[in-house]
Amino acid sequence: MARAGTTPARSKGTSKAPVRPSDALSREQKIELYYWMRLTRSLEERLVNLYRQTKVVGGLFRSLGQEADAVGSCFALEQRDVMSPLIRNLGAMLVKGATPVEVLKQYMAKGDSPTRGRELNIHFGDIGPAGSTRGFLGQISPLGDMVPVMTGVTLSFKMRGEDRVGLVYIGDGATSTGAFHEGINFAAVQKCPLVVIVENNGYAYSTPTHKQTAARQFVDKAIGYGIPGLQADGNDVLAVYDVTKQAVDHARAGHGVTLVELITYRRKGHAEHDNQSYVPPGEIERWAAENDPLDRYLVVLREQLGVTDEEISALHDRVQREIDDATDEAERSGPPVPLDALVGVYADPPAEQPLWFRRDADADAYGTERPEGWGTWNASETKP
Ligand SMILES: Cc1ncc(C[n+]2csc(CCOP(=O)(O)OP(=O)(O)O)c2C)c(N)n1
Ligand SMILES: [Mg+2]
Repeated sequence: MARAGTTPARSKGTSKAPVRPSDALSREQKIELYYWMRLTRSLEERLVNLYRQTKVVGGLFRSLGQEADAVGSCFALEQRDVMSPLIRNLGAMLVKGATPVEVLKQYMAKGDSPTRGRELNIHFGDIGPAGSTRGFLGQISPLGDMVPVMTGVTLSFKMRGEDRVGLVYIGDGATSTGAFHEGINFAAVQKCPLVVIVENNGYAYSTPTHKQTAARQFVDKAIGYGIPGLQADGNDVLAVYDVTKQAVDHARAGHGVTLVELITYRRKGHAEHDNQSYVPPGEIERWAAENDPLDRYLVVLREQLGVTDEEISALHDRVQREIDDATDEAERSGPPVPLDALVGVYADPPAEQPLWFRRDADADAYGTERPEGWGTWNASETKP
């Protein structure tokens, strides 16, 4: 199994540096990678503030320390490609076009959030024909299930002859499910244009990796499916981009599935309520001090690209401004309207008359729902 190492130090002398996909990225694109990671972290920090003010409904799921893995991998996709995130892939959603205000409204369960308060956190999607949407799926919670879903999505690309690739994220814990096995096996046999990213962040809730699998490393599982496996340092954004781009190109060329293991570390608990009492003392602090993906990439930007302190602080100011504006906008939105609850949920909306006290009331969503956003059901045609 191939392994992409850490970002090499500046090449010295005349020896030719190995050609990496990231070598083709422009200076602006390399700075953009940092922007997405910074935006992810700062947006989550804002969400923590709102959570502590009880303005967040439900749990808050952090990706602290994993920003490079989400951002670097999704950056390897084209707009027409489709990505299926997990709860810790806020960075990937932002790269694919989700906006901070959408994310804030979702977490705060606002009536004009993408799911109109019917789902929370980053469980929302935007999917449709190539070019018409941003191309990310609304994730479902049962672990592993997005692998067979994305197998189906990418099989449809193949059958229609569409030049589109799918990327599905899965955690170390979710690799133990039957759904993971069935999905990746079928995708491998069908040579679906799919990239399966295993995010090995050391824990599944409180279960450490050594209690999750007897395999020496997750990338070895690729052998059992007869597909290529790649592994990279998940806290090195350029190494992440390199392996993912390789896998995406492989899929686009019609060669089928690649399993990519990204090695990273979950510095926060499963969600904000988790006090991480099961983590050995010093482990989190060590990763924070020695292996923070943003700190590491700043060194690369400064030393290899000559990015100045002024450029970095302007970028930080921009991120802060964007998050402040998005927070103000999200705070101004109202709560969901109760009648919206059923719209977009049932393919065949209630044949029964509304309850007597609701007879003259319409769900707000009837007027505003995007029919194409909800699959086959057109709200305006089926309005009772
Ligand atoms: C089939 C199934 N079993 C259990 C759960 C409860 N659960 C939600 S997240 C989680 C841990 C996931 O760990 P991992 O796959 O490593 O992802 P991470 O949270 O580390 O990103 C568990 C056990 C679930 N959602 N689905
Ligand atoms: Mg995990």
